[in-house]
Amino acid sequence: CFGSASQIQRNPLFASLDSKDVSYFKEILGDKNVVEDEERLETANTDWMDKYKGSSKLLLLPKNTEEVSQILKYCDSRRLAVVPQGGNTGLVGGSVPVFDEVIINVGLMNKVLAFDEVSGVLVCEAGCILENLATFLDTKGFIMPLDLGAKGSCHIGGNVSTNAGGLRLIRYGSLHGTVLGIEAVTANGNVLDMLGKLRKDNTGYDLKHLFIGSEGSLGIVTKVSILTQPKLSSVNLAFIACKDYLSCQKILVEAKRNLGEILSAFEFLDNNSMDLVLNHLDGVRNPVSSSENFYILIETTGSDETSDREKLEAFLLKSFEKGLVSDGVIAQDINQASSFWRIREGITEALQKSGAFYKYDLSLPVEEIYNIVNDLRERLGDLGNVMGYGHLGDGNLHLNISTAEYSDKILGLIEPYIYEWTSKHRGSISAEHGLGVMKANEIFYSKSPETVNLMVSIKKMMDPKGILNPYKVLPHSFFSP
Ligand code: FAD
Ligand code: 2HG
Ligand code: ZN
Repeated sequence: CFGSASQIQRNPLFASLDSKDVSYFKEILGDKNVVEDEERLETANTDWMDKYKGSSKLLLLPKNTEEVSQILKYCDSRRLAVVPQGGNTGLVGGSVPVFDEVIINVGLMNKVLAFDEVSGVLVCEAGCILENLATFLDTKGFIMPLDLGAKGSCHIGGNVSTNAGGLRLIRYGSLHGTVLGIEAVTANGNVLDMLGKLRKDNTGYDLKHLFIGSEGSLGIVTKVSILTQPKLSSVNLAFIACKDYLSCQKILVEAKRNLGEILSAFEFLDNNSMDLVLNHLDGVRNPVSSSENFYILIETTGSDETSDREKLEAFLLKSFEKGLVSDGVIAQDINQASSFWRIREGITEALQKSGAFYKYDLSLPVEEIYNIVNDLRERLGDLGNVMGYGHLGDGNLHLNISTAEYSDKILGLIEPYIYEWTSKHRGSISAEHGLGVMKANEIFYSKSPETVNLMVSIKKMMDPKGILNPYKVLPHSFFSP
């Protein structure tokens, strides 16, 4: 395991898997959905970044909610720890075992169950891949309210469990607003049917929210009901270059005011991120003629092709005249738009190809966002290439440091510095990726002790034996014997 996660001790109260357990799982799931094959386990034990590695000996592939329920009921009675896994694209080591936890992947539960063309409400199983849902909706003239670079692999159940943000949050809001209902199975195998399809329902506590963003620590999400949006006819994307961060900030303020109802994405990257992508991804080129310090992608989505386009063009011209923009181009067709998005969405992949990297995901007041990048650059000097990019419109910075190799010295310079900096500015140390195993012990930088205590009480009440995704989300000291 990577960083502080390497110091965690296995909780001795958990049982170890034996042959009787495997036989039981084969009885309920059938032989082929109880995976002991070493190669498949190697993949399931390893996270997307290749930083976190477990040693699970078993991967279970349930086909329906009833099977998930039977698995959990059994694991709870035996005190066998489990890790719920979706597309395994998480970036905080939450989706892989820390030790020998049984991996439960709901990827076979991938059916669309219902779609209402009047309300736009989609009901599906948790193992549906986000991109497949988008493709299905496209045939109906709708779009998902979320979009992210991992769409080809991540599951909607994983998205809900991490409360994934992504590229459209500025327009459609977070999953706490768009997810209308879920079905989840708790540690003891109880099935909670909260699969509502209503936008308004104030009958008591809205418990689905406990599962949105709790990273598999309170239950396994098996079904999701989500509000989708009509696909509008005019989508425009501008790629612009700016000299300094203050200009980026001003453009954001102006874009909200002038493009308001059609603004659908506002993303930024700095020059170091751009260089990384140009150096590591094939077929990518800078859309603007000269290299600049910052780049912004502004997407608009509306229903009037002529006026939407004119609006965006007028906005860019005005920003140019005010000296906020030094260069810019509007995509002429869908292929060019994809090539612009490839730059922004490709940074994570380019980092992966560049060697060692340290990844942070911060919420900060927009005016502070780039100060931490500059401060860290000064602190690290030649030791690392510090990159800033992210969902500027949502106040979410992705701060990544690429280095020649992993070292305790570099980690010691980065942490807790970044967490303290963020806490001092009342930011969040996890804007959208979650805490996983990487930041479970750092939760106090963003949450008060009283709040964490209540979270621990909820966890202990819902999962008294602590079998669901142990060592993740909350400090493990609360759960070790
Ligand atoms: P996994 O990685 O498998 O699991 C993530 C967490 O959810 C784990 O804690 C796991 O235990 C839990 N979990 C998974 N499925 C279930 C379930 N059915 N029930 C209960 N718990 C479950 N994230 C963003 O927020 N915004 C982005 O823009 C974004 N872009 C990304 C781009 C790339 C290239 C990559 C690799 C990742 C990106 N991510 C982003 C992070 C990641 O893709 C998201 O967190 C995603 O929502 C995870 O979904 P998944 O199915 O892969 O879940
Ligand atoms: C994104 O917005 C993802 O591209 C990944 O959240 C961020 O790689 C990262 O740090
Ligand atoms: Zn992101």
